[in-house]
Amino acid sequence: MITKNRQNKKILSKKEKSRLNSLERLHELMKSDLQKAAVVFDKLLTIKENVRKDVRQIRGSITRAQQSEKECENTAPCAVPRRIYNIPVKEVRSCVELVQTENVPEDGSAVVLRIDDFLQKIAFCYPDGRIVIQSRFSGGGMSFDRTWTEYERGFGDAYDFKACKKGEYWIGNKYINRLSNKGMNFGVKLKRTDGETAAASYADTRVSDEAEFFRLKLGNFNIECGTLGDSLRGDSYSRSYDSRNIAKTTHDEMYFSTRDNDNDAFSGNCAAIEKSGWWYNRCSAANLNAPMSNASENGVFPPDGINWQSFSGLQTLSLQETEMSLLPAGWNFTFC
Ligand SMILES: [Ca+2]
Repeated sequence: MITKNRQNKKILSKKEKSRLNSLERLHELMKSDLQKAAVVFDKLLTIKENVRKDVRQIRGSITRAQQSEKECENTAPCAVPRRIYNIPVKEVRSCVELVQTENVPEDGSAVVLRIDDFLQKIAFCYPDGRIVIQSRFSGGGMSFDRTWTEYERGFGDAYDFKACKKGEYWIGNKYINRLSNKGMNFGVKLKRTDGETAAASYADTRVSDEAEFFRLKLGNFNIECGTLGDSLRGDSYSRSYDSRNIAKTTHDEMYFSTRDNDNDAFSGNCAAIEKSGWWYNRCSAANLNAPMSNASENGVFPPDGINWQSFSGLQTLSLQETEMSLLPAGWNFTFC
């Protein structure tokens, strides 16, 4: 066609030739554009195919996620874990704030405790407004023979996601300090092997900060229920000891010790001997962090197992359940 046009140019006028040249240039340009468009079109086809593959993959992932969620629901009937990790768990400054805004069930509720903008922790609250700082029970299996750093940061789980109930845990000394630095009611609840329970509280109690080795400062002792004495002040370390020995076993004003950070009043290392972190003197009349030993102490020194001597006695088995908690002044514990 172009050849023919060239032949025809000879018989064309000047004006017609110029026009023909313009048309030929335009034709070349269009041809080039079409070739470019074809390349782009091919690329678009490739992109479209890739997008299809991506969509298929994403659909597969969603289906697998939905299947896992169903399996999870079947194995874990409680919704709490998802509530915790998918956020809508209640985030509160204190358990009192929780009970003022929510109906907390009698067996308690897990919360995200926001102490300040930088310090938060999953914790456990009861409807009387108390926050659990230590929880142990028979069969829990959690070791409380831990390092200084572990006791400082806390360990264990405030909530047992499989059993859907309070877990075994130590909230952490730095949290206990922050919660109690203005004075708090401090509660202990105990259960013996024979099923007997007892509870006590201390008014206006504080735990100082790490610079002072998380020193314990107890307020006035009150029996909440059951029969027990003030074993955090040495009662009743008898067994050939007299009342003068209370000075050696009270935990009031004692520093916190762990096996790797001995701040006790004993020449040896109470935390290593009693296999736990605690406010040791030389060494203890109560130790709720001791191993949950099921062997009888049989008067062996030092006492092995969780003890509160005015309740557990020296010759008994380890306590089977303990709980330590904090509650603001003006609020009452309902342990019993
Ligand atoms: Ca020592």
